[in-house]
Amino acid sequence: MIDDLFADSPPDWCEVLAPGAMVLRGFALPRVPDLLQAIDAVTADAPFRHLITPGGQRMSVAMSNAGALGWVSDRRGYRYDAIDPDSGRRWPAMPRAFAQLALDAAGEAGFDGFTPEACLINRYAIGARLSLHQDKDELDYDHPIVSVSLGLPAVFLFGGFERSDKQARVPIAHGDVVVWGGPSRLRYHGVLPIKPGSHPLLGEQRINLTFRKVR
Ligand code: MD6
Ligand code: FE
Repeated sequence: MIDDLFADSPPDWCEVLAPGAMVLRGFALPRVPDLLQAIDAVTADAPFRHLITPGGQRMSVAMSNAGALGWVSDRRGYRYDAIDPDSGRRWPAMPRAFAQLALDAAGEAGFDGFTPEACLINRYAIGARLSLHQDKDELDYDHPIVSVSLGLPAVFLFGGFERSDKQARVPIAHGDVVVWGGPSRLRYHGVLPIKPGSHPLLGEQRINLTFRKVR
């Protein structure tokens, strides 16, 4: 009976940011060894690189991808492509540990059956940042985004639907997973410059995995 009273309240490790957006604190921690092994395998095949924005700026975040589609940027624009422009080959397949984590985290947040075809892997050195943006290069916004953080902590900027809306500053730690969908899918967001430090497992970097269903 008591359980029924609380059936709709999230567990205390789930922090709701807005309707459809939440942080699952430490959700990825038990899977970190498998994730790191998979990241090494993917980035041996498709090394991290600094993409150029359509405006001609070199991004401070280095990127790679796994899955049937990868997110890329160059002078022509932002898009998803099955081919890694650096190698001319397909992106490495989505590792099983990635797919399972994305499915489980989305399910925990109330989005069942999340089967992303793209995982963008972001590597932040100290000082790297991601300026305020919306994720809107996907064809439909019915699916959530699942974002996994590893290594150095970060401050996630969580805004509204206009670039100028006030942003919340959300501290994000190693192992945290942000799930972001439904009415929050198009909120502006970004990452403040990573502060100097060294993480016991990852050293002087933050790695973020962002899973998306594109088509
Ligand atoms: C990052 N994340 O955390 C970059 N986008 O390194 C994102 O841009 C992002 O974390 C949409 C939803 C969640 C995210
Ligand atoms: Fe984003």
